[in-house]
Amino acid sequence: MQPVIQASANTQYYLNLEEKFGAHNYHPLPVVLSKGKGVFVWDVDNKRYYDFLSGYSAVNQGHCHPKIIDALIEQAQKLTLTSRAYYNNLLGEYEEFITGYFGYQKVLPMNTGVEAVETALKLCRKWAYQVKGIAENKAKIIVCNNNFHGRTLGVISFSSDPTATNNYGPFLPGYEPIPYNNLAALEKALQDKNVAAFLFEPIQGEAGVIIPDDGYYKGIRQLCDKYNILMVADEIQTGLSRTGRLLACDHEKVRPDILILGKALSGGTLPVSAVLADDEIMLTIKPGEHGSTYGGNPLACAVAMTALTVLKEEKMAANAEAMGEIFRNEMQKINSPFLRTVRGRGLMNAIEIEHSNREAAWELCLILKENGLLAKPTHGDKIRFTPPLVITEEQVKDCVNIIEKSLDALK
Ligand code: IF1
Repeated sequence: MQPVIQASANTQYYLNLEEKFGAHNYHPLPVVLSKGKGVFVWDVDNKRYYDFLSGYSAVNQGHCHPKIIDALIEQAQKLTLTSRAYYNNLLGEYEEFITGYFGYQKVLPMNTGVEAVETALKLCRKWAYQVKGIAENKAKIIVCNNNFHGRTLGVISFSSDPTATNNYGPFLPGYEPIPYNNLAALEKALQDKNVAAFLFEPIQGEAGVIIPDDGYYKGIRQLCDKYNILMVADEIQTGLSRTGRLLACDHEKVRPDILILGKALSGGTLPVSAVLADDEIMLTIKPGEHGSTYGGNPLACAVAMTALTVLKEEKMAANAEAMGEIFRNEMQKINSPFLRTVRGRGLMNAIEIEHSNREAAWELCLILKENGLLAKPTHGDKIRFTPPLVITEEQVKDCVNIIEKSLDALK
């Protein structure tokens, strides 16, 4: 077993507060952060770390990006929330901006990622009954095994992860899981005339950065066209330059019918999500049939326009592509008995740890923390490495050295 590294008194003070007064719905790494800038975060003892989680890909633009923070501060001093009971001078401009940015006719603005997923699912059902002509309450949506799309009761209704579903029943009907990255299974499922849509992650993040075969996106697009099914891409984690293209679907030049965005849409400042689609789908929801108090608030609009602008201005997709290549090439050179695989696309990468001790990945993350790099395991033996997309070649190499040194220290 690794020596238990005692937290400083300062750190312990904050750990105790959360233990006593907060719900225990997470098991965080024992580090207490108080500052973030670019690829770095600092703890309450002013120790600096590379952030290799980036808020689960919400901080693609780097912590506290100056232009995004300036937009936040400027708008916060003018008008933050009108609700959708009134118009405001930001929402229309944002809607024009983001629909032009991604090439869709309309956007429905929401807040968290799962709210955008729920919104997309409601659009699929509306479209099923009002456009495709499926019988009322018979619409089915095909989903993938080992998916992660959020944590509402509706969305966990089609989760295959017992940790996400245990003792939360009963669940919402109308979903059918199929194997991920399997076009034959998809075509078989689409024989059912009641199928309205196929919801998928271009790369399965939570499952451990599972990358489908080349041609998967094109195959989905062709099957959805053939059977008149909506192709729904959840790009909440894979989108916004993370995988080396603006969207992961761009790797195969495929355009989903419904595009779901979240996380880095605000550069990690506040919850901003969005659903993009064309009129035939989007206009199936009429006034009063869906909404949210904060959806499309002026503060979110100002921040999101800046967050999207800096992605292109600073060529973050190209940097993610280049730095990801360097990261994986350097990682392949590490000769450690515990490093089973390194995989990823752009700066969405993960390693698998091979070790007799089930806690090895967690212990490695504790050693990484001591060595100045923060990352967290997913599903036991996998560790995701997703730094902000502003990382430099020198920083990537510095981080690979930290990972190598930490693997060497793993017993
Ligand atoms: C947690 C996971 C990642 C997502 C995709 C929708 C959502 C997420 C592809 C919902 C959110 C977050 C949730 C967060 C940890 C993190 C996560 F480990 F849970 F699965 F990134 F992989 N679609 N993912 O990845 O967006 O409602 O959270 O804004 O719940 O612990 P949200």
